[in-house]
Amino acid sequence: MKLIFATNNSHKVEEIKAFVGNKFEILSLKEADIDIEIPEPFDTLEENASVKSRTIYNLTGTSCFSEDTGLEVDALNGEPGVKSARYAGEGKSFQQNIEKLLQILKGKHQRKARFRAAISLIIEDKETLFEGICDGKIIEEPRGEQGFGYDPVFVPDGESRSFAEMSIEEKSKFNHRTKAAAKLVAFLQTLKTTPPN
Ligand code: ITT
Repeated sequence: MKLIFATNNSHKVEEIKAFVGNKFEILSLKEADIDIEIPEPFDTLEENASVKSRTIYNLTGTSCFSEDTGLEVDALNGEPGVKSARYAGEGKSFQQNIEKLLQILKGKHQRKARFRAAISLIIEDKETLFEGICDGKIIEEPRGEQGFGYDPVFVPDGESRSFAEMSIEEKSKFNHRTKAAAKLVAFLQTLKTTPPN
């Protein structure tokens, strides 16, 4: 089965491809020759994931999925959440998002946080949603060079290293995105034996 992954984020594509392996053929938007920026105007990860997969499905008629992630910080009542990509403002860098987060949490002892990912899959016009959560904490200084986004300041529960100090395979043991993708793969495997009506 061929699936388009409706994202412009090359790190997400790399993580999902490493996790799914050759179980399914996954094409990024770039590989599918689609150059599009899809707005994410909604207040929930699920609605933003839906609009991305629906847009690409309507454009191509090909089975596809998209994913939206938020970093939910307890001391900030779940913020930046759905606004994680533009926390420091529209067009700001990730460095600036991290700086803003560390500044707001400065001196706070409560640093619990989680990454939450929502995947929207559309096959034959029917949508299914999957969720993946990774609990952890925000550390006081960025550490590590790997990964992307908030990875240098996020340490998952049960680890002492930040996500940015781990390889993709190591991050994958905790990764919110791969947890949601594991549910998606299990679902696709049931379709292999029971095709949709
Ligand atoms: P899409 O094209 O898929 O929308 P995006 O980069 O805009 O890609 P999201 O809106 O899902 O991605 O993500 C919100 C922000 O949260 C994003 O800018 C990321 O940098 C950050 N983020 C998402 N997943 C992350 C991860 O695994 N580790 C660190 N930061 C992450």
